[in-house]
Amino acid sequence: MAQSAEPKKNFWANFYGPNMGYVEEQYEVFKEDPDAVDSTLKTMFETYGAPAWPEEETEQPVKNGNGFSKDDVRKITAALRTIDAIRRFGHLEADVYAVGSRNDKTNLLDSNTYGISEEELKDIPATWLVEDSPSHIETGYDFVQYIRNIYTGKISFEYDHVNSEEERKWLLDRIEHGTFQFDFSAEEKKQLLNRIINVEDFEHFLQRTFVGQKRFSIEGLESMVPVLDQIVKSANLDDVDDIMMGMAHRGRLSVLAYVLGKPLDKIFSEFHYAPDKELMPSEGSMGINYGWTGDVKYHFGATHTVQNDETSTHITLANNPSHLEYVNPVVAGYTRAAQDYRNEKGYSKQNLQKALSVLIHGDASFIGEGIVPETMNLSRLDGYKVGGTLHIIANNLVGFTTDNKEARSTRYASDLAKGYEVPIIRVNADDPIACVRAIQFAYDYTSKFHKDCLLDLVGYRRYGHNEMDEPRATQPELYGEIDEHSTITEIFGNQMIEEGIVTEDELKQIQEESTKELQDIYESMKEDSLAGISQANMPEALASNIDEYETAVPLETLEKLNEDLLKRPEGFTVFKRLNRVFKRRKDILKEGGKAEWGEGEALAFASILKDGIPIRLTGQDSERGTFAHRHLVLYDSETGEKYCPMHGLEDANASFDIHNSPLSEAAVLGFEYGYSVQSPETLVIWEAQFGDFANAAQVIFDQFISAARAKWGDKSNLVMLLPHGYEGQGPEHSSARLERFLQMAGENNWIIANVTSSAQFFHLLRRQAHMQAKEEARPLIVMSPKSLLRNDRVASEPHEFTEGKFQPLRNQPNLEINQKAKRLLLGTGKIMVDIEEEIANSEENFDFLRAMRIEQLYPFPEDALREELEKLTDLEEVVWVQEEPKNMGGWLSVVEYLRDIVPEDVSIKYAGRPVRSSTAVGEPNIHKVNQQDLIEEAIKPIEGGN
Ligand SMILES: Cc1ncc(C[n+]2csc(CCOP(=O)(O)OP(=O)(O)O)c2C)c(N)n1
Repeated sequence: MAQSAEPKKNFWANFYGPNMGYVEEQYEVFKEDPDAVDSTLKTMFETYGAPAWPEEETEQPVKNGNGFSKDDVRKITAALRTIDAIRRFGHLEADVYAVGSRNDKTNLLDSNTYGISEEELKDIPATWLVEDSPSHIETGYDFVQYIRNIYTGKISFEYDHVNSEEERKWLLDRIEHGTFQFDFSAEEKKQLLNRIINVEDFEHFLQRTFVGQKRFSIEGLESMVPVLDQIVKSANLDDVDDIMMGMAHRGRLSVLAYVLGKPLDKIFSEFHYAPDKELMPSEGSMGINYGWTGDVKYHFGATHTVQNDETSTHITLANNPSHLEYVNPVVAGYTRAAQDYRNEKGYSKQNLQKALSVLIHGDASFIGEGIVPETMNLSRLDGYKVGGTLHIIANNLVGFTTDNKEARSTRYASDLAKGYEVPIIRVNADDPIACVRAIQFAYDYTSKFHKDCLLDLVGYRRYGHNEMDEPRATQPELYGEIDEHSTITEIFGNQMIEEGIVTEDELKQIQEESTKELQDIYESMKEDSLAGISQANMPEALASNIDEYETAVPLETLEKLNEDLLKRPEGFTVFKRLNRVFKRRKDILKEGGKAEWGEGEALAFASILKDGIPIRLTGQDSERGTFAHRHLVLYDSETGEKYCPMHGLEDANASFDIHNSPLSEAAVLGFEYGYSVQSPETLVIWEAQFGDFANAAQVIFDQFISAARAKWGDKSNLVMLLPHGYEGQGPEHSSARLERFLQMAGENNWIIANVTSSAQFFHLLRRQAHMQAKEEARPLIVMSPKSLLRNDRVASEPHEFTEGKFQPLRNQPNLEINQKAKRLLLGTGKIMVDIEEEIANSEENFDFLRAMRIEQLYPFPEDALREELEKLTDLEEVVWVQEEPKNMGGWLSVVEYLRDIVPEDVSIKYAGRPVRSSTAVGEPNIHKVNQQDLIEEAIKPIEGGN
């Protein structure tokens, strides 16, 4: 376009109202990057500089000398605004709803809204508006129509919230050049039709054959299966080793059958409560893990290997509890574990190409559950990223009986993903070809940018929430429409007939064959597979004696490790005040030396790494340690460079990962749990900032960590450090809610410990690390210390690390072992250290007292305690002391064991705080008085005794 020499002020006076606003906006973009704006605007800005509003309303010249009139400018600007609006708002009119359209009338896509009519658009050459429009496009009108068709079709796009210029350009190019609309051969279309028919038929078969049983049918969203097929196909071509998938109930059986290759007879047998293992193939790529108490059929996962000429891809569908969406971080943990290489010292080395994460969500739960954004927030953090997750919302427009208008404050279920700059592709589930193209687009984006991408698969739900639920009572209008709506086989089948891909007869034949196959499989199921249920048992090894592990480490080994831990890279300047801490560490293994808690922990970690066992530790502020006791990541005071002393160990044979976590408990714990299941050889540790913050991750404890082995056979030796202890810090900083973990303890599902020396912690961690993937492996919950971290009574001498092993039951250190004692005082954790201190400072005679610490509360050291009780011939009472209120802490659990093992003529007593609703008082002085009272009560002489 010819340029004008018109003075700047006059030129910009041609613009007015909203158009001037747009021009100003574009000028800001131009200032950053001149090529980022349209070429016409670029020329204008280069010629006339910054846009300026007219100072007063004056009549402007109608035309300038070089042919630019005020009207020309209006038209061009309005045309550009129209194009921009279609890109941003096209989704509002997209044809993505099979039923129950949410599209309201909008003028946002209408060029008149921006001040230009269709006729006027026809006067503008397309090349004035876009540089590289397709050759058949001549006018602005053509281009507007062209992109309108793209953005409002069966696939719609939202990416205006993506801030990266490179990504925006990639997305725009792919969308507007139509490259995502790749062709399907006749054969591919036929295969797709077959797949859709199989899935629909499978659901119909279940409906007919197992009347009244829940299956959470996929019908209305059958395209989910070809969508997943496409992911598997692409990942396999790209040599991805593992696809880690998570999904809730909706459509799970179809996904198990058709994506995970779970044998159909196996699925049928589960509907008949047949014995689990009976129909499992003895060989092949299928594997299903079962625990001994089991789960409902639509919660089980499966694994499957897809083999192609040279590449094989392993698909894992995670076992899943009912709690919607909580599997998300677990799958992310699986994926990361599959990507990390851990056999060398330093941080593990991540290979994003090795594993792909796929999460299928419900529309109501995606927007409603906080675990979803918590997990999305992990997606770009170094310690947690997995190179992009493919999210699929199985969007059936309702959540149980709740309309989306009641369920969310946003237009789309997917909207929350925008905050994480996740491109959103929405597709009509009635069009399987569009669905496959849409997921390939998402796959390509994720592979290229290693970022999450979301497919909003919009369909409907043919039945109620489950097949016995009546949706017409609560969604009469929607279900009126669904009742009238053709099935996908009818829609896609007719389309294929019209396109000449199949004839009507062929279609019928495919359907008949599909039904016959299902019927044959069903008929051929062995009679005895329908016989009844069998109860499995817990593995023998879980009941085995975990105390057998030898965990001591020779002194020379520890000395060398400690020396290495104190080395720093050349030129590294340690923060001055920390030097004092490290100076102390030099002497911990010398005669007369003692290792505090953090030092014992460091020796445990270092020796575990020497044993070739990788470690991963995360939590809020865990690098330094909330209580500044760890210091496992140091910062050069001058350069800010990071250094982890564990990486300087000459003898380390495995990786050490340590990361400060975001402020999340549920997602981070879920992630670490998933990591530990997928990588059983790694010692994975999650640390809560304060113990009861674990409350925010309760679902992960309840649904996964405590019960996953019994339900599904999933094994984990995850360690959870939960700071606990009453120091007068108030209700939330005192208790890690020990009672809850004890209440959930059963069938040796985990170990719960509260230990009082750094050497005990050392042995406990080493035992846990060496349990690794063994049958007896199980999670470990540690009530970890706060004020005890630097308490000399908790520090251990060198021989305690080089000899012995973890003691579940431990003698009170400063009390003689008096077998003539009348009272046996039992307690756990910090209170016993407080009592140790009290006794040390007391002039009293404690001949009447024997005291022992229960350092492992579960499994309870029943036999060891019974043995001690047998030796106490004069015993009159057993007193359990605790600092938690009576309805909390260990009392309610421990008293059950005591009732079993304490002789009848010996009384069982409680010394501690009364029943309370709050865990602790808020006022430190009141705490002090209470604490002193209960200590005195625990060790006061027996009335009438000596
Ligand atoms: C955390 C949690 N809250 C509530 C439920 C109960 N529940 C199960 S499915 C469901 C509706 C879910 O709707 P949506 O996410 O749209 O999935 P759909 O069943 O429609 O596929 C509800 C409320 C649950 N299982 N878990």
